[in-house]
Amino acid sequence: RTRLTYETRANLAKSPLAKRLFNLMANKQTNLCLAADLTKAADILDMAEKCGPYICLLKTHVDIVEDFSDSFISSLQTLAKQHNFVLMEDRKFADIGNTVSLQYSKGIYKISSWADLVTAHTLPGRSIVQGLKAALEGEERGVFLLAEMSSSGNLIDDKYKETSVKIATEGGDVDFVAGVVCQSSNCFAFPGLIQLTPGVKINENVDKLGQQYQTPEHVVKQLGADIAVVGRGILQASNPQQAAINYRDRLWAAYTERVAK
Ligand code: UP6
Repeated sequence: RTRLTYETRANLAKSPLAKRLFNLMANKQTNLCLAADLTKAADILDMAEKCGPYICLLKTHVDIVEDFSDSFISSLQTLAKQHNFVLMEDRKFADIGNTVSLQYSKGIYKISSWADLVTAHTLPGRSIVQGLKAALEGEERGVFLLAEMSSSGNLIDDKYKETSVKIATEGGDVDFVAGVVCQSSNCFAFPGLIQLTPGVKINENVDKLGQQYQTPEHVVKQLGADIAVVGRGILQASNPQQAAINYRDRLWAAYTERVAK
C-alpha cells in the first residue's frame, strides 16, 4: 500500500471523498493536515488563510470554538474553496447509531451540513457508520474510523484494531469510509483507504498530557502515514505560515522518497 502513489490509490478508492482527497493531494503536492485547535473563530480563519495553500485538509474541533456562528462556517468554506483544501470535523463520534445520527446533523453545529469528513470511534460497532450515513440527505461525505490513538496508555489492543479495520473494509458501508486514523503502516492493507496519523512535531517527543510525537519523516516513511496531522507544531510556532511550509516540504519529500523506493 505505502509504495503506491496517491494517484494510483485514488483509482482504487471506494469512497468518493477518499478519491477526491487523494487526487487533491497529488495535484497540490501536499499531505499535510492542519489541526486548527484554536478557540476563537477569527484565529481559526486567520490560520486557514495563512496555511491554506500548503494543506490538503483542515481539521477542526468545532466544540472548542467560543464564538461559533454560521458565518464562521461559511467563511471557512469560502477559504476551503479558495485554497483548495477539504474540511474535517474531528468529532470522534462514539455512541449508538440513532444518537450519532442526531449529533452529526442537528444541534448548534449541524456538522453534516458543512464538514466533508468526520472521525468516529468504532467502539459501538459498525452501527456507528450506519448511524452517520442515516443522517445524510445526499451530500457527498466520508468518515475516518479510529483504529489506534497517539496518546500514551490508550486502551486499544490488537483485536480492537483488527475489528476496526474490518468495519472500514468489509460490508455495505465501505463507500462511506474514506480512511483510518492510526499510528502504523501494518494497521490496514487496502490501498483505497487513507491513513491519517496525528502526533507529529519536529522538536518535541511528548506534551504534558500524554500526547506522543514523531517527526514528519518517521510518520510517513516508517509509520505509513498518508496524511500527517500537525496542530501545535504549526499553531505555536513564531511564524505559523513558515512552519506550515516547512512541515509541508518535509512531509512531501518523505512521501516522494517512499513511493520512489
Ligand atoms: N488526535 C491525536 N491523536 C489521536 C487522534 N486524534 O492527537 O490519536 C488529534 C487531536 C488534535 C490533533 O485531537 O486535534 O490530532 C493533534 O494536535 P497536536 O499536533 O497539537 O498534538
